[in-house]
Amino acid sequence: MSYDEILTACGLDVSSLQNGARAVHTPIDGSLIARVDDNTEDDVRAAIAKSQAAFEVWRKTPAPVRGEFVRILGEELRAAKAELGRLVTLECGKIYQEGLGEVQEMVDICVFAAGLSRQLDGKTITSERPGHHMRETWQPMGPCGVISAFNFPVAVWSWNAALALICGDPVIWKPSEKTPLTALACQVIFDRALKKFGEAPEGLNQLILGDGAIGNIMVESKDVPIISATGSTAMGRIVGQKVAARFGRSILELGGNNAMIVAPSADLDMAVRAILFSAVGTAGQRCTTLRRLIVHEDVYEPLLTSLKTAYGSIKIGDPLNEAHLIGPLIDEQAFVQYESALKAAKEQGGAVHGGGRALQNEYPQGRYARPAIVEMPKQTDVMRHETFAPILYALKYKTLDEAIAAQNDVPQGLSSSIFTTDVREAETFLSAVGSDCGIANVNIGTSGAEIGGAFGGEKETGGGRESGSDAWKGYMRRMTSTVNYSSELPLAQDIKFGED
Ligand code: UN1
Repeated sequence: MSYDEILTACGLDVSSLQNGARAVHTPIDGSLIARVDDNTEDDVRAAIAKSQAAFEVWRKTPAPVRGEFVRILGEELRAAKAELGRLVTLECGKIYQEGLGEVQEMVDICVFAAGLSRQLDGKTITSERPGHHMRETWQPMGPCGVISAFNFPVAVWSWNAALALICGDPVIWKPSEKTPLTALACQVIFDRALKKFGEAPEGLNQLILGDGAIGNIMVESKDVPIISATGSTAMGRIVGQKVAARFGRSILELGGNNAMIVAPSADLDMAVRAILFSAVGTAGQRCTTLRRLIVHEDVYEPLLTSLKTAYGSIKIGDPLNEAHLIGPLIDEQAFVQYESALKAAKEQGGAVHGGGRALQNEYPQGRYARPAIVEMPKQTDVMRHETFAPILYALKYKTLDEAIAAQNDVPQGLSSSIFTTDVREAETFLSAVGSDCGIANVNIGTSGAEIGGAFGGEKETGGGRESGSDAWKGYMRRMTSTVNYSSELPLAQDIKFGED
């Protein structure tokens, strides 16, 4: 399939994508695949107004009816899985299997949200006053702004959109400026689902394209009560503060710096496979990518030996070709950061295995990075930063306490894992004195979380939770109601106020 055919298969009109001011290149070979126009500030303001108008209608639509729309959206996504998955690969460079996986996550969250639309339940609470009862209900909040990153160009939107929509909140989506085409394709699918659904307000999901300045308008707007932002900690720090300044609600999913502890009792074959997927999958560009490996000294040598062999046989190349497991980095800047992290690691005492640029002759404009394992003498500064590239730092440990301390001794707190068959170690890792991350796994890697759990992390990862469990509560406002069905007016705390 030609690149144009991939775009066309997603319902995009290639002829209308020739003249925009923003050039979109595929990381596969750096070629120009489209030109899109950024939105203007006025467009964003109009989108916010439209979203507010949509909210007036959507909040009155019963939640299960909203869920029915999300169910149809899921069906449309399922039908478009191959096409959209391919476009994800073309635009962000992840291998096709992972492109498909990303669309599957979208289908999954729609199924989850559709069911949830009948369970947006609150508590009933006993009252201290006779003839009273209390209850908690969850109400729609208003427009939800979604800022998403290039590495999961469509799934992260769907996690937010599926929940926001069943909760009664219209969505305004600013995708990464690096991946506008997949967003446009999602809007096509969304509109198709709306047609099948029937009557719905206009502007339930609106796209705004552009850079941070465009996103900033909704970040600063009090008419967008929720901002869900995925991306770097630097971005989240700004967004979080601005949203807090206007008492808005932010859901932040920022950088990770994920570690795996490999204990002496671990099944090493399983560990190697998990490490490989977690560390080199998506060319190291997931926020859940495994970046630090903390290995017990007794199994360090055999594990590292197997790992180096596995790294040696992994195929790098065109991510549309299913023989390849590693595609390109997103752009030149990412490659520069990859190189400078490796340089810093060396300066800080690391022994680098692998690394360097691959396929330079075949793809002079592509940035293919060979995955690297860096054996570190101790946890140094470079290991405390998230570099979005396939670099895995390895450390030795003696005691579990020491390993857990190293795992937690970074500013980020997204995902973590332990490989062990010792139940004491596993449970310690999952206890109050264990991992300090939002996600802590046993005998699986750090990446590839299912949508059914709440996704997100602590510390500089931002504290937000998305997708499963009760993450939906982040898109609604909690209302506590006390109803007096008696003919008296007793006050709480038994206060007497002007009574005899
Ligand atoms: C991200 O990288 O922003 O757990 C999200 C995972 C995926 C989501 C990653 N389900 O790796």
